Amino acid sequence: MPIPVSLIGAPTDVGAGARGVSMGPEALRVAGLQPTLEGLGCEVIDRGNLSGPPNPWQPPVDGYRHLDEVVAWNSAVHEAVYGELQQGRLPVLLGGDHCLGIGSISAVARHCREQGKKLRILWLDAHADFNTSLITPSGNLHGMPVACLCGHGPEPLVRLGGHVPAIQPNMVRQIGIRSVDEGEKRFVHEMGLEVFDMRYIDEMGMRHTMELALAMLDERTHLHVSFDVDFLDPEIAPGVGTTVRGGPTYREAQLCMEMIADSGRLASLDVMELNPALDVRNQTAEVAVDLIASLFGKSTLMRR
Ligand SMILES: [Mn+2]
Repeated sequence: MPIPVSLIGAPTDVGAGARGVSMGPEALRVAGLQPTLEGLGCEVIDRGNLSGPPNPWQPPVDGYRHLDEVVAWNSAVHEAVYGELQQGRLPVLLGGDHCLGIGSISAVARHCREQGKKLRILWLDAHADFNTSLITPSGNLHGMPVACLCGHGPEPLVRLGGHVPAIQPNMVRQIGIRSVDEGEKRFVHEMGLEVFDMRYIDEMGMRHTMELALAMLDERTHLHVSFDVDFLDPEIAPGVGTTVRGGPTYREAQLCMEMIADSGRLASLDVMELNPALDVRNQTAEVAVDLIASLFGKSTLMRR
């Protein structure tokens, strides 16, 4: 049976520190995401774009920038993702900035609670996204989604999915991390988040990293991948607002995606932080589509 996939665009940059990721969904469409997935045997519906408030571009208030707008967008994302899961479809959220992971993952967690499923979240990112208003330097909410999901953040975001906290830290595996603020680092350790940073990947290799990140999945596990495009080395993915040198190479990223595909458990996906305003001839969107193809089972080698 073909995998039923729903594309959901969330064209906003209200949680980001640079404008432009609001154009991400369209760039992924232009790079051929739908036909690529169809070519792999998926049955794809493009639900179009969600709508929400514009970016007011204001300084932080009580430690947060654009909190009302971020709540509005995340509520829309939550409902859309939850709706697709209820219909037995695999939602692919096209961001948009990474604050939208709150809406998406709170919906996935709600679905898992109702269905009695275990949840494993792979957070592919250069950043831990575990800031709070007390430790964030910027107030940009795209640096806080994992903390919010774990119950630490502004009330309306923490409560978004109706269950507080939305997830437990032990459901999360962070991969590719290489830029963490000082206070954030302490908080990540305190909360016991499992982090495979670039030092770990350098020393142990992507294969070993993914074996651990994917360990102990079973047929009752829902696997969610939250893919921040800044996970990738800027050499192959210049089109992001927060590039950090020293990320996974093209081949390492492919192996990461292929091993996730091999697990057979992928059930929902976020593709976040793609910024066409900073890209070069849409190459970052094309790399992202390439990697998503591997995530859905395309193998570059002759395998069966
Ligand atoms: Mn991120």
